Amino acid sequence: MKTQAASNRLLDCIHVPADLRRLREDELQPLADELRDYLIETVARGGGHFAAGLGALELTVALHYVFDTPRDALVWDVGHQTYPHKALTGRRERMHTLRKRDGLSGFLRREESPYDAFGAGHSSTSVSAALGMAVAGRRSDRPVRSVAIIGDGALTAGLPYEALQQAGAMPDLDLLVIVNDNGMSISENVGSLSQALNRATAQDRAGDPVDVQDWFEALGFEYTGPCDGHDIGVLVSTLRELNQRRCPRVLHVRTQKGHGYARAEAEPIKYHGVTSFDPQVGVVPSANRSLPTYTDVFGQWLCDAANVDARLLAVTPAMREGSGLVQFARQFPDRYFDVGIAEQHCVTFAAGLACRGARPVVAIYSTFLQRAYDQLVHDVALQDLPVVFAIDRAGLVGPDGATHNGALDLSFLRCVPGIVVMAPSDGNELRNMLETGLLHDGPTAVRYPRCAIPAPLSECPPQPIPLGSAELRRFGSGRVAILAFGTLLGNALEIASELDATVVNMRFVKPLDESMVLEMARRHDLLVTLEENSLAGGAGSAVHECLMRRNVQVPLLQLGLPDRFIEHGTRDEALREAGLDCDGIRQAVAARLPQVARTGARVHAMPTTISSSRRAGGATRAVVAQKAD
Ligand SMILES: Cc1ncc(C[n+]2csc(CCOP(=O)(O)OP(=O)(O)O)c2C)c(N)n1
Repeated sequence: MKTQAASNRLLDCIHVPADLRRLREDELQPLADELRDYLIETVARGGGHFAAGLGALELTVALHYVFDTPRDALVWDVGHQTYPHKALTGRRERMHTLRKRDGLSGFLRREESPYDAFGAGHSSTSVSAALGMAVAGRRSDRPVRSVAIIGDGALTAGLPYEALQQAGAMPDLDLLVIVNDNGMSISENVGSLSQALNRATAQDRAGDPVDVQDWFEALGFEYTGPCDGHDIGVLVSTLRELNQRRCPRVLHVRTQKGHGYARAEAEPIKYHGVTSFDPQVGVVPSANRSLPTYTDVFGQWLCDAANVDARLLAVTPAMREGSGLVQFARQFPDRYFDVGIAEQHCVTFAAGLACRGARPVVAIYSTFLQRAYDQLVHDVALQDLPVVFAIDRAGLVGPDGATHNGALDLSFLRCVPGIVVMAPSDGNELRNMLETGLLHDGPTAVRYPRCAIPAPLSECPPQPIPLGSAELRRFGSGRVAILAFGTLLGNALEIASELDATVVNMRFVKPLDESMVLEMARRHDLLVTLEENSLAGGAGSAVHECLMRRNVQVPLLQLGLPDRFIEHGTRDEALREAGLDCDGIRQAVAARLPQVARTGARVHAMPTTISSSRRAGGATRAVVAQKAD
């Protein structure tokens, strides 16, 4: 690796891929070398997805060399491997802004560049999208080529098969699917197709990639490969040859994740996504974080609970590291299931486990659960099966941006009959809610954000929480009651003293503690709901529906995520943009309060029994219900 000071003789001449296409073929590898050094420097400085882009680098150069981009559509899957593509398509000057507020997206955006043929961030969409483009292109008088580039990890999802089998029945369709096979998902890839791809590579050395070839051919695709994805000469000639044909075809390319940076080659999991590091030293463990993340707390709870409850099994759709399951997988290998990037299957598989007495915990990101909605409704909830959904990355995620925000789960879960939906406000409560879920004879969901817990964990073992019970955290003598759902409770408490507001930790979005809501309505001039979820259909809507149903007229200010996608930046920036930081909440309440009539009828003294129930850590529901009328 050379230093940044060394000149980028070739790279500096490439402003758009047309410049690249003017190079001689023997200049392509030197260009790739410059690009690799440039990316190592840039990503090490700013953080982001690291190893996948290095693995796809020669392939990227070859594709832009052979295809007439952006006229021909390169449809990359996921988009985390497209940093080389971004750097070659007019965005090199802005690479230092990747994943930062107002900067380049870490994934693919059609509005960012005409070279991003299809927006992505979630995996396994490329074959369907490229197929759609190929079919639409056939109907126009200027046909263009469509190329899907999909990783072996992304190929573990069901969606690509649906596309392959549709495309395979169109023998004269000009569609190229490139399988970028590096043997890795974020962790080691799983499943029988992955094994077959591996065998093909192993056999190729002996000369016969028989099973995958048969497999793709059975689906109606011509198969070529495996070919060395780091040999640009081979890639260019193979792609040119394939362009002579007009049929659905697969090119199987073997690559190495992290290629060209030895530490990433050796530890591709660690280098999948990185925060900034010194490329001469490599990634070093971050300085001691003072508090664990919600993810850490979940992972530890899972191990502890599994030690006590032999029914507990853990399921992940290819997110062992991100979901905090590394320790569990090590400690309980027979009770750990990585099903691949297959969220739909993951949920129905868990439903099957639950049918036979197991207590499956599905560890899944909020944004990826969107993929498995019907499975959650039809396979789990409708059959009232005891599956615990541990929903990580709920709310705003920060640098991964709009594709990864968990902005919708409260809305789409709340309308499902029978499911219990919980939102913890700290680490102890997360454990208590998971415990509640594990002991409940029906589906439960606990949603928690991507951040550190706000206070150290207590020594007490986790305790289940009575279903639908809120917790009064502060009784103020002011006019406002804040009903907080989840982690924004901290912000509510912070501003409460200035307003002398009452603050309730609602804990359950479903069942809602209606007695508490009604009691708060009776005692205050303004109710404020606070949630890190879309306002449309979220927890505030639940409160609103409750008040309407009971014919209670009280001003209600619903604070949560607006009806638009929130872009990348830090999590704090995103919260500020949504008006959910302390200042934003303060301003929204201050703007609303003068419009709200003072109601003499409101009762301001709070019964002491409610506060004492908080001290006991128990439910307030029964106590408040008695006092409400
Ligand atoms: C639907 C969905 N689930 C999970 C993820 C998280 N994710 C991002 S990249 C990745 C691994 C992809 O593996 P592969 O396609 O082989 O690409 P590689 O990183 O190996 O180049 C995963 C699981 C995602 N982006 N989308």
